[in-house]
Formats: sequence, C-alpha cells, structure tokens
Amino acid sequence: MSIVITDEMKGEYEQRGFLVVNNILDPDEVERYKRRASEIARGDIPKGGEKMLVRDVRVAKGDYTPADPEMGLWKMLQPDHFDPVFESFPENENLLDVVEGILGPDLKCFLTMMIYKPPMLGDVHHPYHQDKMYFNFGPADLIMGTWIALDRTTARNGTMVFIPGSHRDDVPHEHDARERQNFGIFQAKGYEAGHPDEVVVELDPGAGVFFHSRLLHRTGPNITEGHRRVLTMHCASTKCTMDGTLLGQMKMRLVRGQEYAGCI
Ligand SMILES: O=C(O)CCC(=O)C(=O)O
Repeated sequence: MSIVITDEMKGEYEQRGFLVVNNILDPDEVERYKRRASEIARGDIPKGGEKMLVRDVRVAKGDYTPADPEMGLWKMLQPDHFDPVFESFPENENLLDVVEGILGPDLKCFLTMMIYKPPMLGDVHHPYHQDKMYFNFGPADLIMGTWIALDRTTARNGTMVFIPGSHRDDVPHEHDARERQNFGIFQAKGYEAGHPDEVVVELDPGAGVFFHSRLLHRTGPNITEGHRRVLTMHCASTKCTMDGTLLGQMKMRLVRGQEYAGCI
C-alpha cells in the first residue's frame, strides 16, 4: 500500500461521512487526463464513446453554443470503458488504497465519470442528494463515491458541498423537474443550498474526496471563466448484494481482491 488510512482517518470518515486525501493523482496524470478529455470532447472519440458524451442541457437545447465544444459538456460516462488513456484510472493504486482502507480489500468499480461544470451557463446547480438512491445494491455502508479534482475546485467554480453526518439516514428524494435541469437528477426533499450545517470542500488538482454513498452532497454553479473538471469513481465492496437491477450505464468491474458467490 502506498497510502495508509489510519484509524483516525477512518474515524473521521465514519463520523462525518467523508475524507479528503491529497495527491491521489500526480501532476502528470492530471495533465494527461485533462489533455485526453479535451481531444475526445473536440471530436477524437474512440469507438463506443459516441453515446457517452453528455452535453449540458442548456447547450443541448440550443440556449448557448460554446465556441469550444468542451465548454458545453456536462460529463463523459465510463471513459475507462472506451478510451485507452482512461482505462487504468479505476485501478489507480492511491485511489484504491484509500477505498480499501475504509471498505476493505475486495472492491468493484461500477461507475466512472469525467464531470464538468461548464462556466458561463448560469444557474447550474446539482441539488442535494444521496447517491445511494441510484444504486440497487447494498448495504450503503459498503459503497463509496470518490471525486478527484483535475482543476482546483472552489466555492466559485462549483466544488463539493456536504452535510456532515447525513450518511446515517435515508432521505426521501423527488425528481428535479426544473425545465433547464440536466437529465435524471433527483433532489433530497427538504434540503436546500445554504443549509446551516453544510461544509464546502475545496480541493487542489489531484486531491480527492471520498464519501459515503448516503452522504448528502451538492455542487453549485461555476461563476468563473475556467473549467471545473473532476474524475469520479464509484465503488463497492464485493460483499454487497443486489436488490434490483443496475441502472443506466453502470457496469461492475473487479478492481481489487476477490468476488463472493451470490454477491455483486
Ligand atoms: O460533480 C458534480 O458537479 C456533481 C457530482 C455529483 O454529485 C454526483 O455525480 O453524484
């Protein structure tokens, strides 16, 4: 293991529902992923990637056409499944060392995304939600989101905001049906931006925040003129069991340890 999760770090994760760890990606990796994402966004799309690029709803509906197509992207889904540069991202040793330190040695990645927060598109909120509501397997304690900054993420460009301790309970959600909201977004009922307990987590490029699948989180708009790009990986202990079918583009991929009969 190159990164060791101490009892204190694990305790912080269990108490607050998230943990920040610096230097998950080194500067060369950050540059390599940003460069490759730009090439893909500008048209160098490998086979199988065509349907994995999702534009922000405002761009898709023609409100705004950025000169640079990368400036209008919302996300690239599962880039490790269609692009050789991203292929090894879910096997990153630093990333998995942190996840293993919290969830144990047997791990599957089921979703990766390169997520953008396009600048100059106004009110681009991703409202409070718990990721677990999208996942038909459990238990929630054995599923984690990882969110790795490629640009410095700040309160001004739409960094992560959490409600510490909110991972202990399921919260009811409803579809966010606002006209200019991105597709398939649900929001936790009764939680709004500016909640008195919320904590804004700013990250340097290469740093990551690791968070419980039930932790309430949101991101606000990007009011700068630059990119806010992150790479995310959602993973679970292979001891989880299914209680429905995998949604959308999710696919299970063993990234460390072993599988168990009857489990995911
Ligand atoms: O990166 C973002 O803007 C939001 C990501 C998020 O909350 C999610 O994918 O669950």
